[in-house]
Amino acid sequence: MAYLSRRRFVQGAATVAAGILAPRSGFTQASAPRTLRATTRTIDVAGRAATVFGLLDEQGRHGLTFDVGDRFSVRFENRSGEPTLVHWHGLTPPWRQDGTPGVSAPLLPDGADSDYDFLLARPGTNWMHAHTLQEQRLMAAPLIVRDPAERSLDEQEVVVLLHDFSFRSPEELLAGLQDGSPGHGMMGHGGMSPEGGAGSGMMGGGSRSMPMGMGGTDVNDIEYDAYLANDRTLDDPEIFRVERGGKVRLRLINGSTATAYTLDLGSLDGELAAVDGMPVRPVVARQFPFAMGQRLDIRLRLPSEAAAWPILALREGAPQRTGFVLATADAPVNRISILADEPGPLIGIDLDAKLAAAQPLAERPADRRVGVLLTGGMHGYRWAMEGMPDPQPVAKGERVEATMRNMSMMAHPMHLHGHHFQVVGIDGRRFSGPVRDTVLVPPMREVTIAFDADNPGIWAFHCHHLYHMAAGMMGYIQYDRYT
Ligand SMILES: [Cu+2]
Repeated sequence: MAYLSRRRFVQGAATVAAGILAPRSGFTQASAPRTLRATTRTIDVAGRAATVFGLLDEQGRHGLTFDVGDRFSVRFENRSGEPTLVHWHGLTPPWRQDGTPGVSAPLLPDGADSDYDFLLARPGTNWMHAHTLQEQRLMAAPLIVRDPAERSLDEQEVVVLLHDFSFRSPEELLAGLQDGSPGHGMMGHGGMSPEGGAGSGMMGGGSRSMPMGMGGTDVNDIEYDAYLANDRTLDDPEIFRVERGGKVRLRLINGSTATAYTLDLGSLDGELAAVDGMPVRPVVARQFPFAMGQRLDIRLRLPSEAAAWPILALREGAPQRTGFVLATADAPVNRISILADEPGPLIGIDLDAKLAAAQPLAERPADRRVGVLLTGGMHGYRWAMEGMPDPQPVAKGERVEATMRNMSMMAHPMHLHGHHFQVVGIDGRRFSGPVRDTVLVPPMREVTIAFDADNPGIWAFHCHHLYHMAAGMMGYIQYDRYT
C-alpha cells in the first residue's frame, strides 16, 4: 500500500506547517500548538520493572485533553528510539493526518517531529495509539475532547485506559501465534514469568492456547502477564478520591490489544452516556461489554456514605481482572485479588442491540452496499476480510452500508478510520442503533453499519485485535477522489 511518494508527503507536511503559522483570526480559540512526545518509561508490573512506551504532553501527562472547537494543533515528537506513528482513534482528521503508517504517512523516524492541525468538531472520549505492534508496548494514551457546556454538570472526570501487558515482545507473541508451538505467545494463567508460563500455557483439552467459550467459540488467544488500568494491576490499583454523594463521569478506554472485558460497577448503577465518544440515549446498568478499541462514558451518582467502590474489568472467559477504585477521603480500601472466582462473561452485541444514538444519521437509503466476510482461524493464524475489494471504492457524498458476517470462531471488534458509523442492523434486523467507530462482530453473527462518505482519503478498516490485524484482517476504503 505504498500510496504516497516521499515527496508528496513532504509537501503535505509543509502545507500543514504553513497552516499553523497562518493568521488565526478566524478561530474562536487561541490554540498554541501542543506537544506530544513519544518516549520510553519504566513501570512496575507485579514487582518487576518493565520498559514501555509513553505518549506524554508538555507537562508529562498521558495523552492530550482538548475542548470541542479547539484545533488539534499538535507537534508530535518521536523520541521513542524507534520509527513510529500515532493514530488518533475516534477523531476524523484529513486523511494525511490519520497516523496510519504506509497509508496516511510513512513511519516517522526516531528524533523527528510531525505537525498536525485540524478542527476538533465533536466532543468525545477517544484515544491515541501506534498503528503497529508498538501498541502492545503501551504506545497508547487517552485523547479526550471535552464539551465545555458539560462543565456545569459538576462531574468529576475519571479517565482510565485498560491494557493487556506481556513481558514478551509483540513480535514474539505474534510469531508464537503463527507457529502455534507451545511456549510461544501463550502463557499460563497467572504465570508471571516466561519460564513458568511456557509449560502451563496450554489449556487443558489440547485446544492449543485458547479457553473454549460456550458454544465452541474461541475467546482469548494470548495469555498475558498482567491486565492494567492506568498502568496498575488490581492488587495495587489507582484510587480516585471522590466526594460522598458526588457525581462522577467515567471515561473508559479499552486499549488492550487482544482482550475484551465486562466492565463491572459492582453495587453502583451506571448511566451509559456515550460509546466510542458518541452520545447514546442513556441506558442504566451495572455491567457493560467492552471490546478492544472501544470507549465507554458512564455517569455515576455515588451514595452519600463514606465508602470505596471498586470498578472492575473482568477478562472475557477467564478469571483475570483489572480495575480501579473510587473512594471517599476517609474510606479504607481493601486489597482486591487480580483473580475472580469465576471467568468473566462472554461478550456479544446485546448491548448494541439495545442502544440508540442520541444523534443518529439522517434516514437515507444506501447508495453503496459492501459485503465483508470475516474469516480465519487459529490454524496458521491467518485472518482476512473477504468479499470486499482491497481497497473498497467509495465516492464522496454516498451513504455506504457495510454488512460484516463473521465466518470465524472468534469475535472481531471492527474499526473504521476517519468516520463514525451507525450500527443499523444485526443478523438482518434493521434498527437505529448507536453511532460509534468500533463494533464487535461475534462469531457467526452479522452486523450492518452505515456511514456517510464525507471525508475523502484512504482509510483503514480492520479488526482491532492487534494480532488479527497483523495477520491479515485489515482492509481499506478509498475515495474516488481524495487529493
Ligand atoms: Cu479479529
